[in-house]
Amino acid sequence: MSLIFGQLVIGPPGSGKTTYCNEMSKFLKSLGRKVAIINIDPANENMEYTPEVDISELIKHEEVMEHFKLGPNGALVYCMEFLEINVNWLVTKILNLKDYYLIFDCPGQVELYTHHKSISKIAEKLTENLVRLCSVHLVDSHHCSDPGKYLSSLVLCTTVMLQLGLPHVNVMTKFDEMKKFSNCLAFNIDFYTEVLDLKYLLEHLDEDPFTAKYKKLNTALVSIIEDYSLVSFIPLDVFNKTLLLRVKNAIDKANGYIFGGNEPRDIQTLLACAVGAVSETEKTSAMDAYL
Ligand SMILES: Nc1nc2c(ncn2[C@@H]2O[C@H](COP(=O)(O)OP(=O)(O)O)[C@@H](O)[C@H]2O)c(=O)[nH]1
Ligand SMILES: [Mg+2]
Repeated sequence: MSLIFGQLVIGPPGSGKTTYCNEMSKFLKSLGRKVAIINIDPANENMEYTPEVDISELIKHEEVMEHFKLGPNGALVYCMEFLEINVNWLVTKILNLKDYYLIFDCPGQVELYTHHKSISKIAEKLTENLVRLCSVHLVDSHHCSDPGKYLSSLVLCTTVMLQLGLPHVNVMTKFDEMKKFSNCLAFNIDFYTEVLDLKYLLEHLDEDPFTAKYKKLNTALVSIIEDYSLVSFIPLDVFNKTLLLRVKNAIDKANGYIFGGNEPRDIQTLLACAVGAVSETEKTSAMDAYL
């Protein structure tokens, strides 16, 4: 059986997951890849694609809210726990998609990735001899407009990477919007995407009377982020093919698709990846690629 590869697309509500799944799927299909989208967000909105598998075939968010008298978040957590218990339903569906590259559109509630266990258990089950998954964490670039929000995004990314334990790529979405407010940002764009020296961020946090109150906490959080040194972002405007390609290449390297997928690829690309060389596209700074 050929290997199955895929992306687990996560990130806070509104960060652009569903839009990304649709555009990434179209982009990969245009490159000749056979793609299936699996929607595991029972309360998904703006689904412009038709998923090959949809959690609503298993459980319906609205019915859970009504039946158990739960609010939207409680019902979502229930649905994820239900999917965890019935993970074999998902496994069977995936076994029927053996020739496909899988994109999982996930719910956005942050607690599902920071401390609730269902998603990481589902991911664990899928990665057991079935799918080579890469988590793709989308973060809205508007968080860069505020040092406090940016710091919390960094903390979130670090926590999620440690919690899921999968090959991981962080993506900063809505880069087209970021361009519009780039003059109002405290630092240049590379500072945010490459997570450069965070002592400058601390200085900025001290200038704001609200965040200055938490000086010790901010210092401790920055020190944790710098100690792990795990977070950087690939910028993405989902309608820009150059940026989509950079995200795709990073994911293909992270989950090993570059070596194990079914697409023909030239030996130079393989060797470049094997030695960790940086391709011409990736050499371009975030801003260069965008302009
Ligand atoms: N300007 C811009 N808007 C985007 C981009 N990606 C997503 N959006 C918008 O962000 C909103 C939320 O997107 P959605 O995919 O539903 O987010 P989800 O809740 O994470 O699934 C929608 O209005 C999208 O059109 C992008 O790259 N640029
Ligand atoms: Mg969505």
